[in-house]
Amino acid sequence: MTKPDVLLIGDYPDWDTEALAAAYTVHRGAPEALGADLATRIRAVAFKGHAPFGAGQMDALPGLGLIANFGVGYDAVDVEAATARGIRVTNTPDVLTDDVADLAVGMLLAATRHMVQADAWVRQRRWATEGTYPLLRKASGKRAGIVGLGRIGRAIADRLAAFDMPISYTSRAPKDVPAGWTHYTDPAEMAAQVDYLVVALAGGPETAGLVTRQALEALGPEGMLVNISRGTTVDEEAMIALLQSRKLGAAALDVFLNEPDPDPRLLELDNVLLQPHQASATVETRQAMGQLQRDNLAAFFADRPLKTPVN
Ligand code: 8YV
Repeated sequence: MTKPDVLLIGDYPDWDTEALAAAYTVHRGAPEALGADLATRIRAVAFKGHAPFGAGQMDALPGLGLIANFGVGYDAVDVEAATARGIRVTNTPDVLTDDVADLAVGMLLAATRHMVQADAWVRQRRWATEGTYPLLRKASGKRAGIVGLGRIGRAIADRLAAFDMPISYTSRAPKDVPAGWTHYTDPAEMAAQVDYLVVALAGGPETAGLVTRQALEALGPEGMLVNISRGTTVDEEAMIALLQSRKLGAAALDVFLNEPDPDPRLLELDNVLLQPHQASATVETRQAMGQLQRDNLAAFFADRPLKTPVN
């Protein structure tokens, strides 16, 4: 039996490319550059990365029925355009929740306790020559505000609750949460009441700029922003200006507007902790994400219900 033709978009490790090639005839290249013959045969795209995939790409693949996104966030894919063309979209939720929440908490603690700077203090022998590192502020017991209490936001909140942090969260409507958690609809209103603002929103136009200048100002000189969602969710220009002037105390960032080359002004700031969009980047989780992407492809080609549909 001939294997179905699948277009791979993005960088995959060998374990994914080998598993995909075992089940499908895999192709590479921009949809518009495949040539009419091949373009017509492609029925599914295994999509990875953050480069936009919109109507133009979809129309270049007239036989396309599925875009299987590698990642929980599918903001790079124009889902509305896909739905209008009868193209299904899937993502990879749940399997990465622990890792993303772990990194958010790790970043929060590392930035609060200056773990990167203190590591340099030891390496540069400043401990030996100048003495102990300056005293910092405590993390446990501080007030945490989670912007977006989806699966990942909830996992972050549960972890921070174990640090005795009172939990606030934003969502359109109150959620089923432990007693004592405080619900807000407006991130800026919540920001005025917390020490840590942790952004766990989905990306896309609906959440663009939801963390406004006003919210960052309300968080204030003692406050810290943690972002593991998408760069688009925060007013990055305002964030940089406020960090520069110390009107915002600190930021711990895994995501940026310009990836993989964030705004150079961020690289100059000592009140910022930077990570290379790596919240889901463990071997276990990336293997599970690849497996879920392939499970969705297999379901599609077998005409079974998709495992994790988006539309
Ligand atoms: C990406 C992510 O999938 O899941 C998401 O939404 O942002 C990441 O896990 C990863 O960077 C591969 O593109």
